[in-house]
Amino acid sequence: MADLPIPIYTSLDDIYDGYTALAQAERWNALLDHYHAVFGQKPTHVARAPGRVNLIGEHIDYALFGVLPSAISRDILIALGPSAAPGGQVVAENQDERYEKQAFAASRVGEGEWALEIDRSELRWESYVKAGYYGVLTHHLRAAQPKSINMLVTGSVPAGSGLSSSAAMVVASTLSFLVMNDVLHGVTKGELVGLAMENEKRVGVNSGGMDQAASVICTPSSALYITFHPALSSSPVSIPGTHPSAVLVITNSLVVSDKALSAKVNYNLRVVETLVAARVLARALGVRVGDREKVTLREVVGRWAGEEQGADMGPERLQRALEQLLGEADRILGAGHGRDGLSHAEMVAASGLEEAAFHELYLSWVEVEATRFRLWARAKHVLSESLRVLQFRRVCLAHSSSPAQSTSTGTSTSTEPQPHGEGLLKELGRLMNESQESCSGLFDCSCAELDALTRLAREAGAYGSRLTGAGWGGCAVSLVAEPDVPAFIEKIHTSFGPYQKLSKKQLEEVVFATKPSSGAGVYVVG
Ligand code: NG1
Repeated sequence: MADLPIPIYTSLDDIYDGYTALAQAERWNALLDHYHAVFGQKPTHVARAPGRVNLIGEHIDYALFGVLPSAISRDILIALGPSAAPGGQVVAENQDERYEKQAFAASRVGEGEWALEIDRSELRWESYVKAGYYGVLTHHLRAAQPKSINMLVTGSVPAGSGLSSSAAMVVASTLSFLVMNDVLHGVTKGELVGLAMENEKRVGVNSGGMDQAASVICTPSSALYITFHPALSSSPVSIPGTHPSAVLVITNSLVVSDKALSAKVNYNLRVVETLVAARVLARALGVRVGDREKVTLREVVGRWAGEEQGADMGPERLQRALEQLLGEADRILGAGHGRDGLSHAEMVAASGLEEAAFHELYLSWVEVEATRFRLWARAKHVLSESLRVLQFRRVCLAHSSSPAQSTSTGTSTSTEPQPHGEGLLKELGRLMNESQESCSGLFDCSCAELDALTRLAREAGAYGSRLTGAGWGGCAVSLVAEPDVPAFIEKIHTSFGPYQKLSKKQLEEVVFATKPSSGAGVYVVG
């Protein structure tokens, strides 16, 4: 799937399902009219990138373990057209009045080199647009002169909510500059994911590739099992639709998680903790790791289990290896006062590196702040969460009517008995609940509101409920039987304190059922 070209659309029916397309037409027409009113001409294209909900597999993509997100119909749209201004001028307007109009251009600083300032000190909407632009300039316009462009942005993915508005924004902006500079042709979905990942890092977060891959590669009606090791690979996984069929309901905790601003104590710190945990574990297990290698937990599991270099040992073997390694992680990282976390000096000593080499490898590229580094808890979460993803996938595959067309990871051949009917939804729900517990207790990426919301969701009848995305605020996702959705939503409206002050319209924005949707593409305005 990663080898496919970026879809070019001429009809909304090809982007959304029939029912959603009808509801979306009004929004799209308003965007096109608004563009005309602002820039005095019709746009030529609209770049679209969806947000995503992650069903299970949190904070494991940057350890290179597989995840299971699905794209949602909420998306970022950028209406685009050429402008007569000279020298690659970009004028970017946002339909949301909170975001001011921006104009910028990049300057050439050498052969094939471009400079474009991106402010990383505060969260600015145009940084995501600029990040997309810079990536296209440096990869596709090294020699060519960029075109001048007018763009108008609109979005229905709530920001800072764990539904990947930032990745959707970067994917849509990257696509915009590719198409307007006539260099989209020949770019595959996999290449767009790589470019968008690199672009998003420029905004300050050392993210894994889940969001960009989900936003670009997902297809309607299934979730996507995405693996990153040894290379990006993906295969569709249908959520069981047998009796009763299940629906995903998103509930926003109303706590905005400013991931880029809190990165040094939250997201980026977790990236460092999980990387260092991988090295410490490898060292104790006698797994070979280069002195300057930022080895990941997925690579350590592979080497420890004898996986051939450059190969993927497949889900069954990986599952067995993870089960064993969890015990080893407890023994090695949980020894002494390991469960309470290590001081900086203790962590350096455990890594086996000299202070300077440690600093160079793990701290020179990222700013983090902590007094205790919780290597045991972080590794335990990552390993157990990766195991849950494999279990979740296996339950889905065993019951999907159409076998997954895996590109490289193989389908389940497990002979273990699998649950049936409602039993399997309960099993999926159980895995989601365990994931929430692990995110909250071991990875410290939940918050009081998300803990309450997921508990209330279970009390309201969800099979399972968990935070989705980076956490520290944002949304929860719950698995609910389709006939129960209205009653479930009603119960959540009345039981979650922060919803009490919201109007009916606001409630519709923060609590909604969702279906898997199609990935990013470019619409040609007729
Ligand atoms: P969100 O929730 O979109 O910020 C982030 C990372 C993902 C992944 C999740 C946690 C970015 C762009 N995305 O997602 O890669 O690590 O957290 O599972 O940073």
